[in-house]
Parts: sequence; C-alpha cells; structure tokens
Amino acid sequence: MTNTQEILKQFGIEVDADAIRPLGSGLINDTFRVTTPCNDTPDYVLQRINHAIFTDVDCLQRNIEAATNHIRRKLEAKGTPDIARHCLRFLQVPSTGKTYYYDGNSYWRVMEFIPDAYTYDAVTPEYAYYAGLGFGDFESMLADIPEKLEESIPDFHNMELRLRQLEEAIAADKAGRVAGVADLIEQLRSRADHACLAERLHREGKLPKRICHCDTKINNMLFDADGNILCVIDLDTLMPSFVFSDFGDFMRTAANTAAEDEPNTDLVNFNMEVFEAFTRGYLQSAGGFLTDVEIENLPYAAERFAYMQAIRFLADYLNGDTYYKIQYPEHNLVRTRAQFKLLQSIDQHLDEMKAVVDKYRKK
Ligand code: GN1
Ligand code: MG
Repeated sequence: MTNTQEILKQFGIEVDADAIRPLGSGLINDTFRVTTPCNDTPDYVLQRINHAIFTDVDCLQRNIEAATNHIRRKLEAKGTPDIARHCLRFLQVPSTGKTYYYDGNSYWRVMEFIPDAYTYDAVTPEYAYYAGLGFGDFESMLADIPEKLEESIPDFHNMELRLRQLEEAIAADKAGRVAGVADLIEQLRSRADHACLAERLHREGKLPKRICHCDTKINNMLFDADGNILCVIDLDTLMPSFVFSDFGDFMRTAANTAAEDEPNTDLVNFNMEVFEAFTRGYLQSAGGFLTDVEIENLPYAAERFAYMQAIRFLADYLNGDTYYKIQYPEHNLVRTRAQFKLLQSIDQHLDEMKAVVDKYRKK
C-alpha cells in the first residue's frame, strides 16, 4: 500500500491520513482530494498517473505545463479576475523542479483544488452551449502556443491505428470472445473506410493538426455555482490532433441520451438539441480560426468518435479487458454496443447536422 502522505510530503504538503479521500470517477487514473486544515492554503488533488497508459509522463507533464502557463498568461493579459479558478496549477517537487514525483513504482502529481466548482455528467442544451464556447475558447487560446507539444500517447486518435489494434485483437482472440461478436465485427468493419476520412484529408494536406484537449467530456469542464464556465480540466490527453477530436468526443458523450454503458440500447439516441447548442457555442468561439474543411466535417466528427470508441471498447473486450476499468465481465461489450447504437442514431441525423453547421458558421 502506497503511503500517500509520504508522496504529498515530496510536494511540500503535510496532512493527516484521513485528509486524503478518493475523488471522481475517471476510468484511467486514481484521484484523491486532499483537505488542508488551514483556510489560507488551498486543498489539493493528488493523482496517481496511469503509467501503463501514459508511458511518457515527462512528455505528458511538459505538455500540461506549457499549456496551463500559456493560458495563464492569456488570462492575465485579458485582466481576468481570480485566475486560480480559471486555470489548473500543478505543484513542483522542489528537489527536481518537475511537476510529478516518481516513487520507484508509480508517478504522482498534485494540483490545486478549485473550490465551489461543479461538474455535470449529463448536459442540458444551455450547458452544451457554454461547453461549446469553453472548449472553442480553450482551443483558440492554445492556437498560438510557442512550444511544440508532442503526442503524449502516440497516435491516440489515429483511426487507422485503432483499426489495426482491433484487427490484432480479433486475430489473437486472447479471451476467446471473437465468435460471440462476429455480427458486430462485420458491421464495424464495413464502416472502416469512411471512418478514416480525416487521416486521408491530413495526408492530402487539407486538414491541419492543432492543440486539442482530446477528452472533451462534459465532466471535464468546471462550472461555478451560477453556471459560468470556470475551466477545462483533465489535460492528460492534451496534444496535437484534428479538431474533430474535441468536437466529436463532446458529442459522443454529451449528446448521448443514455449512459456510455447503458445495456438497453433502445435508450441510446443522439440528442440534436445538444448538438445544435454546442455547435452554436463552438463556432462562436472557434469559428475564427477553423478552416472550411474543418467546419464542413463537424458532423463527420460526431460519427468518427462514436465509431472510434466502439472499436476501442471492442478491442479491449477481445483482449480480455486490460485497458478500461470494468465493473462486470461483459462491461466492455455493453459499452461497445451502446456506442454502436449511438453511431447508428448519429447517421440518421446527418442532414440535420449539416444544416445546423451551416446556420451557425460565420459567413
Ligand atoms: C478514457 O478515464 P477517462 O474518462 O478520462 C479514455 C478516453 C475514452 C474514455 C471512454 C487516455 O477517459 O479516450 O474516450 O475513457 N482516455 C484514455 O470513457 O484512453
Ligand atoms: Mg480523461
């Protein structure tokens, strides 16, 4: 059992053991809230970084530091009040000057806790609009970052790689589960070519990579008690990608009428009100730097991410559940079927989605 108190000491924080409590519901890292006794010190968030997934923690933290410092400078220039609530701040380990600590086994980091902030797992159209504004603003603030960021998970949102990983999982059939999902595999395979449109456009020089968040779930945005956006959190996957990553992953999560792991797929549908509201906000704050190709393909972005998540969940199911935390044996299959149903529902709305994008794009 790791002594989290000892870890915190490396960051200059001394607290009692019962001040450290589990926080949140992420599928990847282990997160703790650290309550400090004194009113003038902030509380902290302690995280054990999942080193199996983020193999290059130094790169990961360099990206996060560069981005948060850049955003902080932008907010200062704009005269934003209370910047500590609008931008994450990571603590350094004094002996190394790094924003992470390696205990010989795990990597740890600490950030200031932002009090009186709220996250939402489900979204109303009103909040989808704010989220669109917020994520678009986040991308625009990072559009001119001078540092060159690296991919902390190489090829994280590369569809061609994800498809290869699925094919490898099918060929290896490690958990003996392929025969039971033959129907699903065929349906997913028939869509593979269309799913790789972004990679083709990029090779043809028609689609740029920009600094994206790459995990734009609604619960990765903090709001204050009055519903104002505070800041974007969970910056692990911040890296160069197509803007489709941010737009598409938001739709995949927030415009789903059911939970990501809803077993009854009849309840899983695509919510056009959320699509419209987010698109309105996103084009308002990001429309200035997006190209025509990026804007015209926003409906494709929604398809792309439901599809990518379906094949990622399925590959993990076939590999015997080594990546995503599961609560029961078929969990990853249930997740796959739910994503696939979402994709089918998205397809039924493509024409409406195009009309919405046309309505809000800056002419
Ligand atoms: C993972 O743990 P969380 O919710 O931040 C995953 C995302 C997936 C998501 C599916 C690094 O994110 O890409 O979309 O689960 N993050 C990584 O729920 O693989
Ligand atoms: Mg995440």
